[in-house]
Amino acid sequence: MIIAVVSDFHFGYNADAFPQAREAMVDARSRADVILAPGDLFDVRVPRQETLHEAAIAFQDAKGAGSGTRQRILESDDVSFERTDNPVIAIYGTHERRAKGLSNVIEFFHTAGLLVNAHARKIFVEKRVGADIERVCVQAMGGVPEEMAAQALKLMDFKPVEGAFNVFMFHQSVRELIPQDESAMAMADLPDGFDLYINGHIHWRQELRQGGKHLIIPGSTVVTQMKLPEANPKGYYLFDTARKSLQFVEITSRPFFFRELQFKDASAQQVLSQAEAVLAEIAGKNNSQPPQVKLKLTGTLAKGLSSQAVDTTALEAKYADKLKLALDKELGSLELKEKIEFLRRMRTEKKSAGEVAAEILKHKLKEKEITSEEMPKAAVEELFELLSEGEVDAALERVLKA
Ligand SMILES: [Mn+2]
Repeated sequence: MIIAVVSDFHFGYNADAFPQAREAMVDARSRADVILAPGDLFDVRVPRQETLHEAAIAFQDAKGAGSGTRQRILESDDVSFERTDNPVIAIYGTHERRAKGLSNVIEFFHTAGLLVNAHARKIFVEKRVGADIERVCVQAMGGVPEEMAAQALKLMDFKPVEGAFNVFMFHQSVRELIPQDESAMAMADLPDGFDLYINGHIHWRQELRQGGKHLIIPGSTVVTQMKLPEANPKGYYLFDTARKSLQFVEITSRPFFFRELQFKDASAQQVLSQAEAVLAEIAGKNNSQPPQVKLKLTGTLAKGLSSQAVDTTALEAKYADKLKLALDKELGSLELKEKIEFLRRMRTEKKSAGEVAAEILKHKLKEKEITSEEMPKAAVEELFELLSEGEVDAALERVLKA
């Protein structure tokens, strides 16, 4: 059987998310017997109705992969049902996860019949080949907070089944791939004995073989993190269970360029003219559509110059039609830089002030080698009180002083 793995659509993130995810799924539908989607299909926990509608169109168009293939969905050991329209088999990631008792968007699409939510279910994908039936069994765990992943996997006690090609799907950071994420689970924490492990979460494609486990991550179908590795082509994976071969299929996506310029004691004019040269070079390429550009300006300015002296307004206006430009000026004072970063992340990651502040606080404490247990309880409570009252600025002051 041919398994397609398409991930991290981030529906609702921007105008590229829907067409790029749809293209990936529709293309996969024509080449594969089943489509698996390991999480972060939506960008926020409670998407707008326009986003839900677009997603419904894409999931509807993605149905019907693999002719003569059917899905048998085991709700429990004795409750199962069958589907012959072969919808995408998905899980929720970190972006869709909600507290217990609240409705989850992936389960909503499962109930509506547009997806199969594989979390804590067993899905058999069966295909008749001559007199035989080929069988793929998909088991999965939806995204959990990183520090809980290893424990959750242990508790759920996943086991491969006999007579099938066994796939395990999840949505977590993996320590071997993201070493700086110390709370991440390791390859050894994954349940043993599956033929293929499929992960989302990381936005650029990866393949890893370790301890007898074969892990593949297709990356996102849209650029959301504006980091250097996201400049790699976007697409999805096809895995052939008979040949054990893996192929990456590129999709049409908005080009993305990441550039960083470093300055030392520069004048405003030097910064602006070098920035302009970079933008002119990118705009001069034969781009299929206006590229997304992340331009980082870092380093120091000549004495007495503040970052406000570097006025990029005219430059941004000049390239507004040709480029989707995100300019990062990190030439200012440290505290201001952190404030801007905080606001940017609140906006782009659609996180609440509380979530971002909690992350920064954790980071700051770690820098000072203080564990959160050692942090005076009163200080933490005061911080959350401020945040709950919407006093973001006051809370930020506290976090930056911590
Ligand atoms: Mn993601």
